[in-house]
Amino acid sequence: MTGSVGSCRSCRSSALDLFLDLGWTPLADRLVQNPDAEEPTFPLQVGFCPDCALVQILETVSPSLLFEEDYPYYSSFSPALLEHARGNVKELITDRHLGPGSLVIEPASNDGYLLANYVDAGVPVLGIDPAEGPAAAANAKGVRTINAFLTRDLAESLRADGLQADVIHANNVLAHVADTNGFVAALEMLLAEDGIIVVEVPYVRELIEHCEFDTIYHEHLCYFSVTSLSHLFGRHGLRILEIRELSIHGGSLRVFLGREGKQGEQVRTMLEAESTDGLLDLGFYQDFQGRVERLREDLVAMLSSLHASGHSIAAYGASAKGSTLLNYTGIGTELLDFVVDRNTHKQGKFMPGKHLPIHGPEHILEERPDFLLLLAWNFAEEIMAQQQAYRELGGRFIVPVPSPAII
Ligand code: DWN
Repeated sequence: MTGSVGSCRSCRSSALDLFLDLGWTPLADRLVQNPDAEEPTFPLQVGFCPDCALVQILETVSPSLLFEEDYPYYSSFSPALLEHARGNVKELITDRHLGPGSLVIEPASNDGYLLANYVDAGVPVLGIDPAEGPAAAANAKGVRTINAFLTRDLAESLRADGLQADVIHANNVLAHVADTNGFVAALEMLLAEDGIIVVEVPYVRELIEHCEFDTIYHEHLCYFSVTSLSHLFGRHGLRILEIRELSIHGGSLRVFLGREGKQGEQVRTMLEAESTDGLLDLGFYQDFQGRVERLREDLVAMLSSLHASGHSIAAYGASAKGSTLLNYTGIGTELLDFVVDRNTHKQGKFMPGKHLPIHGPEHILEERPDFLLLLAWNFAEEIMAQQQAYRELGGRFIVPVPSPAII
């Protein structure tokens, strides 16, 4: 299923307002094995729904093309993400009194990075993930995982087998599904009567306010506000009970949902603030294209000047956001020598579009570039701490968003 949506992915309104066009780009996570091979590109345009406030891309790329074979993203390569998941699980085991008689289900469970914490605590789990590699890695570490997309049909089949989850985690997946309503309906079907769903999504307010345009790519179909989440979940009998703002992935929301229950004050406060601050109106998004274009000009100017002065520059993090940034700005091998990444599944391949070669982090001290463009800026603290030796040798990092800065 590939093609342009004619209506809102959540409420089906036909009044989508286009406010950002990043051009035609290759698929951010389809790393290149053969740099001479032809790469498909797709339009990357973003619209706003005035009826439910959902920000969304207008193109839907086939999920099997995005996530099935060779999907290179393994969550366990990010220690910060592992710690983030560990804390989340620990709190839920305590708060929800989970034990051997409970069941935790996670769609998009990747390599079992989160569910493994429940397995260690003796709580039964079921992971569901369409990516063959990560699903196999999860099963290999003892995290029971079905290699599939979570659909209404799969939910009905699991429910018919008697599966009802006390906790459902849905981290960084709600934005990724082509059938947004079908996915939420599947979550509701799998939830036990008094169960809770914990959803994590990047917060569109952070994206706009901090110019995080590089987090826009074809895997991410939707960019949520509390308001748009409330419309979407309410349509399926789910209530937002609590919300937490997190720093992970450039600013995310952790949303706690149930069939009923008291809605926390924080939810009402955030809904009111979104209305007051304009997130429900096109005006909040209309200057974003101009801001992104200025960031592109400033970043290209900074790298070009450094390069013209004889400085060598490489990049850190073969991330999906890095693909968007490089392809939108046009920055390639004329300015950057290589990219490094800890994920061994990415090493030896090339970045989509610009075909920058991807090496392991050890390549930094082997080549000692003067600067490293931080394409995984959302893990800046952790990465810079790891690269202390490089920094002690005078190496400097360039953080591209919210505006290019040398640190
Ligand atoms: O939604 C998604 C987000 C959550 O993660 C997925 N669709 C795809 C992915 O997007 P991304 O690739 O932009 O995310 P990351 O997690 O910011 O990518 C970080 C990259 O940096 C990974 O390839 C791992 C790598 N890394 C590293 O090399 N050394 C990460 C850390 C923390 C490190 O120390």
